[in-house]
Amino acid sequence: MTTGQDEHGGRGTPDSRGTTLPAADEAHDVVTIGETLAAFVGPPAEPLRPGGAATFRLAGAESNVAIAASRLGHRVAYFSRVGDDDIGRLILATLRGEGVDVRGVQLDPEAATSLLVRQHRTSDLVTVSYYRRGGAGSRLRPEDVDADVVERSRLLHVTGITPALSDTACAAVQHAVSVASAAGVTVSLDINHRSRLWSRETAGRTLRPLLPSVDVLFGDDDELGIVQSGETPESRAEELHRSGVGQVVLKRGSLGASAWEAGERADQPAVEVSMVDPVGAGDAFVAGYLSALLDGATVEERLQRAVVCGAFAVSVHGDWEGTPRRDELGLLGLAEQVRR
Ligand code: KDG
Repeated sequence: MTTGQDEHGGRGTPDSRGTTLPAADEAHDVVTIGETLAAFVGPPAEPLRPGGAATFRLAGAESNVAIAASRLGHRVAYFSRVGDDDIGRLILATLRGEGVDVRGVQLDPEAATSLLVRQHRTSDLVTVSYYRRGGAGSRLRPEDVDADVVERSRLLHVTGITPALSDTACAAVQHAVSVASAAGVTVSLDINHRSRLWSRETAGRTLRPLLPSVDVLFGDDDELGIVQSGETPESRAEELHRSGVGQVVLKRGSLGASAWEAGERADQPAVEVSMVDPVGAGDAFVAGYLSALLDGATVEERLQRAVVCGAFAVSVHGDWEGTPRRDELGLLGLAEQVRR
């Protein structure tokens, strides 16, 4: 069982980038692959304007999960590409500071680190623009994935964002999934549909072939419909589970979550908190669920840890800044989560 004692625990040795590596006999708990971006986020109810405020942050669904899982005490490796530029180096330093093993992150001299701009066009309408076509993350390729690291890990987590970036990034994700699946490593997929990157049809055509290799599938009410037809989100989840996905987890934000496993359904209400920023909550939720799965917890406990992590994330600004350390899990009222 994984414990929350360390950030690569002092048992490893520093590499040339100053990263503390797990010792040779220590595999990673979680491996993930994706693109980390610079994010410029406008203030509430204030469209962007020259000379106006915008907060500089770092974003990216898979690195959000990597940070959240690392804070929960798991050994996490991340494969990615960032530009050999100031933001790329800041991403590396930030992830390293969060205890994520970044040996698999390439500093790419041929492309810039990608960017997203998020603004409150009105108080209720948030718009996102991506500046990532041709960016470093889109240059991810299968050779960037160290098969040995994947094979020796306990769990591979991928999302539907990275395959949308380019053919080579898609191939990198497919390669990671097939290596993990062949090695018996648990594969987790969060559909994470981004309509600005690709259509539902293209997403479905790309993600459905991965499903036979997927052990844990995450999606919201809308996203499950990308990979499975059916009248309701529940019927889609049930059908996905019946057709072989071992765990199907339906994310419902403030309405909580449900999971289907071993022919049974489990439900969990959300934790009530003051929401200031919903972005990244799904990634924190995923990290909480996977963390408890790695701990050998029951499906109810996994969902509990998931909603607690989601609640931490939504009640703090930023995509990952609010995610809890393991010793903080009890702060939002589910004290038993701390003991595992
Ligand atoms: O899940 C949060 C992500 O949406 C955010 O961090 C940025 O990866 C991102 C994306 O593609 O939108």
